[in-house]
Amino acid sequence: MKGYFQDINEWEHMLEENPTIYEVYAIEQEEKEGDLNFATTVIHPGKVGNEYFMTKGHYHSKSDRAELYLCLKGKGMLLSQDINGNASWVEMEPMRMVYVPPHHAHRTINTGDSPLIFLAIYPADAGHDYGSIAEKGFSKIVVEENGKTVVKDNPKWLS
Ligand code: PAN
Ligand code: ZN
Repeated sequence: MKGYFQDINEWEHMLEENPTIYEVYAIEQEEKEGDLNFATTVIHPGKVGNEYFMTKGHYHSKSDRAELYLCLKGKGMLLSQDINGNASWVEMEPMRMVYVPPHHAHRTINTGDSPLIFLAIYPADAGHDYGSIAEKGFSKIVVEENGKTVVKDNPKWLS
């Protein structure tokens, strides 16, 4: 995940211990219209500098495909944005279902001190497009400031 977090020095420092940031256990069908995939993600607690551990984030390759997340354990946030970088975010807590509309990039962030675990359900033909997020990131970042979770403008975001 080189390049995903703001603090490059902290990132390189952390690599000495090489912690697992997140794991995905996916059951995926053949990529055909009408079927559903489901995947469980576990994001471990932790931060790089003041930025919480998070997923890479992606659009769907078929960008009109929507998705549902059901939070099972822990505490976190779903950050999503449209193609112009207009972002919105919603808190995740056990048994809360959160929705990713079509044409929205999505990333999850563990803002708690235990693993964040959620189930994702998405069309089998959605696909994952990591390219533009890997290059540009999201317009917002989620950090801890004075013990509080804060959503801030990404200083590296170029719209
Ligand atoms: C999820 C994600 C999973 C890992 O299953 O793929 O949480 O995040 P990244 O794929 O961004 O690394 C999903 O949104 N599937 O469509
Ligand atoms: Zn997705």
